[in-house]
Amino acid sequence: MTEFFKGIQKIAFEGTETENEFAFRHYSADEMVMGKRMEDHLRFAVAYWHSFAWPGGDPFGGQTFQRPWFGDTMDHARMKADAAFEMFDILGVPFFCFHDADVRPEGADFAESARNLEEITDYFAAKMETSKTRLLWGTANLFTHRRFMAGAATNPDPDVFAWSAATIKLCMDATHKLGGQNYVLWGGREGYQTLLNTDLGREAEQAARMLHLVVDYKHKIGFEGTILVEPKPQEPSKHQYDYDVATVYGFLKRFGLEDEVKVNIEQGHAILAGHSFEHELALAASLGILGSIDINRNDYQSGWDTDQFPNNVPELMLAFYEILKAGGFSTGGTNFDAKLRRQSLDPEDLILAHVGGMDACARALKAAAAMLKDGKLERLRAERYAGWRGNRAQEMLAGRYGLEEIETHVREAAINPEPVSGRQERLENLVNSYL
Ligand code: XUL
Ligand code: CO
Repeated sequence: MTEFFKGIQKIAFEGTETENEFAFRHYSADEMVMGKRMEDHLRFAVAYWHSFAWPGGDPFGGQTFQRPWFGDTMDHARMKADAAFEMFDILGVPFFCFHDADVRPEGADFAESARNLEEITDYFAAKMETSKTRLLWGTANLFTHRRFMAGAATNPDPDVFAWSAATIKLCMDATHKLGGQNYVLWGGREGYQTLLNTDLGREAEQAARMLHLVVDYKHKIGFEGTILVEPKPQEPSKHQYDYDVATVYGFLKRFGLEDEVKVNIEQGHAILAGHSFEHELALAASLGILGSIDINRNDYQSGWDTDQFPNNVPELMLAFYEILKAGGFSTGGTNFDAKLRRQSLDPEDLILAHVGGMDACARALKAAAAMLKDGKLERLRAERYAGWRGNRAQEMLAGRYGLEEIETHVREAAINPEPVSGRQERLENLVNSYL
């Protein structure tokens, strides 16, 4: 055991009656929900960057956390990995996720950064021989270093495009080596600060070229995981091209990538885009591109990406309902892309944040499963569209009639539709009855 987590035992399921803060009340990995273990439904992942690399800064102040592994040597990187894998074990999480920049020090040049990444991911591989925690996804940090300030794939400088492509290759290699189940691309700098200096038509072509390179390389190396794009409308850029699920789908369709790439949907990003999380999930499911989720929530008042641990069970239930309805995750999972508040300094805070988040999701999953199994909501939803089951309606939908024939029918059958109730409050009451 490291000094950092000294004294913290492995978290066990103790049920709702327990008074032990360091226990799960709802998350019980082996409990069966709709024929599947809870762990296999939720597929929780710890995010390396927020939990182990983020120093606690905000726009008005710097570091608040003092972790013994903060530093830029490989010894620090190994100490950080020791703490990370220890926390994975304490929590019993099946997965983790990382960016290259979270896990290795930046080298003096590309080759040194590459060596550092190779070395630390070999260290991970050795740890994974005894740890049960697997890699949900890897990704490249193409947004923090100043070289990326004007974008990675969409940079006006082709050398930055090349650097970014080469970095993605290294991160895909590392992800593949560690048996990662997905590879994520989040383009925080793929957008613009001002349209005055930006050719957005050209930048879309560049972004598409990069994504094609990624897909080609995936097939070349035999990586069987899913390539995921993570939408976000803005922050850090004023405008980001991967605005939301609908925008990403349009982009994938335009460049012929819709069968190769899915989305990693983050609750906080959905909120920033002016959507609910469940909207983004339902839309992605309907388009066949629902891949994975980042479960961190935003503060509804702040208007920026606060990356808080999930704790709103009624909201989470609607999200997991969409996921269950879509058939659940295949390679995807539930990543805590969440950070502590910067005053939450203690190792216990880090553990309890995850315990609370896992419990909130487990409660939500159980409620969502009960609602799906019961089927009342789906019956009421289906009833609303019942008229479309008729022959004429089916033919109209299939395009059998033009506007003239439809007009003739409306006149001849003397159609005069009566509005019917949308029953919203009744449905909201129904949803609450499962909580
Ligand atoms: C940023 C964000 C990223 C991605 C991975 O808002 O969500 O952490 O999840 O790069
Ligand atoms: Co995210």
